[in-house]
Amino acid sequence: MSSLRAIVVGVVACGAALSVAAGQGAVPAPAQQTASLPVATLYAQHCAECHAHNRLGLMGPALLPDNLARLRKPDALKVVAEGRTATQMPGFAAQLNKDEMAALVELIYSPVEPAPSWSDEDIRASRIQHVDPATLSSTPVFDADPLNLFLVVEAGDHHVSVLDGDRLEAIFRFQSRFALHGGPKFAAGGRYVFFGSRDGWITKFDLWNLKVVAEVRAGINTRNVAVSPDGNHVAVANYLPNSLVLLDGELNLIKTLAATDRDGKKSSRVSAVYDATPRQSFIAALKDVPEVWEISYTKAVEDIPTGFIHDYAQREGSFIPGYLNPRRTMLEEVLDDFFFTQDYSELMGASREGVGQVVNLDVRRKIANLPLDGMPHLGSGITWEWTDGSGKLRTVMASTNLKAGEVTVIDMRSWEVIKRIPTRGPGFFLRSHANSRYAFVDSMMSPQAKHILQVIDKQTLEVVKEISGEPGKTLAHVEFTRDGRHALASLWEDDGAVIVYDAQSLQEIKRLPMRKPVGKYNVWNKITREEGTSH
Ligand code: DHE
Repeated sequence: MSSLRAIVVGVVACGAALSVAAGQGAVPAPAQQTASLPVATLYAQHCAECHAHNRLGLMGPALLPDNLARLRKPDALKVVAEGRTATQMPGFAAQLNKDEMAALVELIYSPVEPAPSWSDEDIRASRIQHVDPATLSSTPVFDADPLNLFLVVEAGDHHVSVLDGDRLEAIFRFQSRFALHGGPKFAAGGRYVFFGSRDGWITKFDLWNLKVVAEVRAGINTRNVAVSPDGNHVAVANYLPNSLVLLDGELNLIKTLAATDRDGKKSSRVSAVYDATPRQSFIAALKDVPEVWEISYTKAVEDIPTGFIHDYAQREGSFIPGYLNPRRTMLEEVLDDFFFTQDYSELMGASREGVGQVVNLDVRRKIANLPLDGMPHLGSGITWEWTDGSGKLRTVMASTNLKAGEVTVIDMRSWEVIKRIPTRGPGFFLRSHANSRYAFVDSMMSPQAKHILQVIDKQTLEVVKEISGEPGKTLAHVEFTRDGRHALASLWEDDGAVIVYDAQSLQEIKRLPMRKPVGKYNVWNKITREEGTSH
């Protein structure tokens, strides 16, 4: 286990360093030529750790022809040689010669025999009931404020820590599935939380009882999970198989929606799925077909607040069209990454190539272009009220860019870029809180600046302070306490920590040792859809 961990940590460090070079020039010659080994051996030595021996994906994505459909072979060769921006994929040009890398590319574009599948029967058979819900307490078994708890995902040894957000100390720690990814999703007033792992496992955890309740494997390679606020519906976005899986709150399968175009001819991976509480629906985007889906999890028009959908549903006879089925918005460009206005009537999306667009979910069409470039990371966007030079209050959205050292600030009415705030380097996460004048941004994609968090004043739109950790050690991903008084950042190392800052003075208050704490999530901020955090 310890050697495995060492390899993963090495891969991450190496990937970060090499990814910056990606996209610059031809594939470099290997530092040292070696006698070629059979491709299966090369795959086992260099790829299987992250992509699995059967190529079905683990920490890294599945390496199968269908999954690689949008990547041309010469580009795949370049990724093998140089690594891939914004991922943990390192370059192998220093270890493998050209023939070896080409053989690996041929291998990953060849079908796996027998073809991988994950049927409804597989999903049902994988379900594990860990505890009988009838035995669980209906009140918290600890004395901390249940709405100010944090969950910290520790990727170093695949655990999750529960922090008391007032005392700022850990109250519990439990083992998670391998390689959780994306934010855990809270339901039922913060009592239940649902995690998704890259290899398809969905875990339901009872935060009041500190117990894993049930688990199910919903796919082979999963993007993320969404849950309705009452916890009765769970949606899972998969890359493999190409599907959106709908589960009930106990993780029983409701149905699998095959991710295809309208005619059922072209199959697609699902980019991601999110809960749109004000619409009582899940919103998903397809990655290989330019469509956005809305799947209602309520039948009754009474459940929907007044507004366009409500009026439409009334005309349709009191039933929400698209109940547990997709209503499709047809687009011209696919969406890899997207973000919503606070009322969820509009979606701001971008493809990996940086084509940005605004989609109105009520009229179900694109309504504007977004002037973005590089690789905007809209999923980590935040919003706030900003007063312009003439004293006018405007709602703005800001996000990082995985390819450019900037935070882009966009007016959410005119969709124009108000400001590009230069940062130390490309960053992943941006975070604030309605009670804080500051937003925190990392530069974790920059080897030189990944240890620096920059603090942006949300009114002047200027960087006002830098918080510098130890060079070479990543400092990233901030989440605020419920009241916005403290900001918690990750020292993203295997012997790392959650570092607590006073959100006003920006001074460090304490550090809690953690094993590579990749993300942290505050119950209150999530269930209230706080404007400064991810949803
Ligand atoms: Fe993430 C969230 C996609 C690589 C850590 N990441 C998300 C979400 C998506 C996404 C769609 C939102 C899901 C949600 O919260 O429901 N991530 C992608 C990619 O496409 C990308 C670039 C390539 C890939 O490998 O899939 C990618 N992500 C990474 C990493 O390499 C990171 C840094 C380390 C890791 O654990 O894999 C990483 N992603 C995270 C984290 C979140 C996340 C910590 C949750 C952020 C939050 O605060 O909500």
